[in-house]
Amino acid sequence: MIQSTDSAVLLHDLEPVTDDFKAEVLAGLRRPRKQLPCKFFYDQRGSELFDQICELEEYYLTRTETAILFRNVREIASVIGANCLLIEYGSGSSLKTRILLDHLESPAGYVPIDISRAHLLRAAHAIRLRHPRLHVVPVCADYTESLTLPDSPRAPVRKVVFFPGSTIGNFDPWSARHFLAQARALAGPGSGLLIGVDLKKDPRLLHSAYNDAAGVTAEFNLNLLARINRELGADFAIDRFAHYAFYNPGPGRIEMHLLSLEEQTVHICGEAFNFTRGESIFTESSYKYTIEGFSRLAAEAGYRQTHCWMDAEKLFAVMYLVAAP
Ligand code: AVJ
Repeated sequence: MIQSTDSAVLLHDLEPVTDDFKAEVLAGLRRPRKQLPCKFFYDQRGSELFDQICELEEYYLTRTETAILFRNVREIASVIGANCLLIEYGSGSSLKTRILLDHLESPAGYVPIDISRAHLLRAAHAIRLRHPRLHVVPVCADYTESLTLPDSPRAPVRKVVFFPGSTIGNFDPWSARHFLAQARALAGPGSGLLIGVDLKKDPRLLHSAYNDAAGVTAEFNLNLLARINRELGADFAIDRFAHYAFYNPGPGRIEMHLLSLEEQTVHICGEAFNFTRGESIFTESSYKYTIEGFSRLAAEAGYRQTHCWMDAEKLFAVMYLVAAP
């Protein structure tokens, strides 16, 4: 369905099936090792808390990626080339998108893809105001599913997928590979991928990024239980759970858990869930890569890495990869 939202922005609504919060929460907590999907962090409160995390001194990711883009944007724009169609996985509300769009040479169009219709439309309108002559074609869809692009008004020289924020870190390696293969299928052979990847580093730095002194990350993690209380009428005693995040060097990931501080029973939609003292609910993985490790993974999905931009301390990388023919 194509819906006109103003004279210039046409929303392509692929009507993604929205998550069944209740079903997924119950299924996750029924498992022998309890888990909750990290995509559920981002309700209104969770999104506010995530914005606060991005401002924390300890959380180097956002400011480092933004600085890398800012410093290298001329070179990045020349690698991408003129007349590209920029496809962003996410709504494009960030400063990073702005930096990039401000420097691309006569882009053929900009296609933000997001599952949240409201975020997408808000961001598309903001971009429209800043770039009145840019063809902005928001697509409401679940970018983790296979999808097809709307026809672009002007044939691009190259399609480039932009996936900032180290969101790829939330995927297990096999799903990351699958996800990259899907991006390649969407944008086609010869297309580009500009992606932000958080790097392996001193585990103490990683540890403090996910265990900030002000306790914002703890509140972000615990908000998941508060959300289940709010939306499903559950009775989690939030103060009987603790945020627990650590770097696990084997798989190379930060793991976030919520630990039950005592033996307790929680009721959700008429179902009782028992917790032993110290039992965990696994809430998020955030994988960290080496340049070589990520390039290898991407190669398995049909991408060849051609450029890599980093900060001086090699905390974070913005990589450019080309989809093999
Ligand atoms: C949004 C996936 C990049 O993994 O660092 C921040 C989410 N979790 N603090 C990350 C998050 C805890 C974040 N990503």
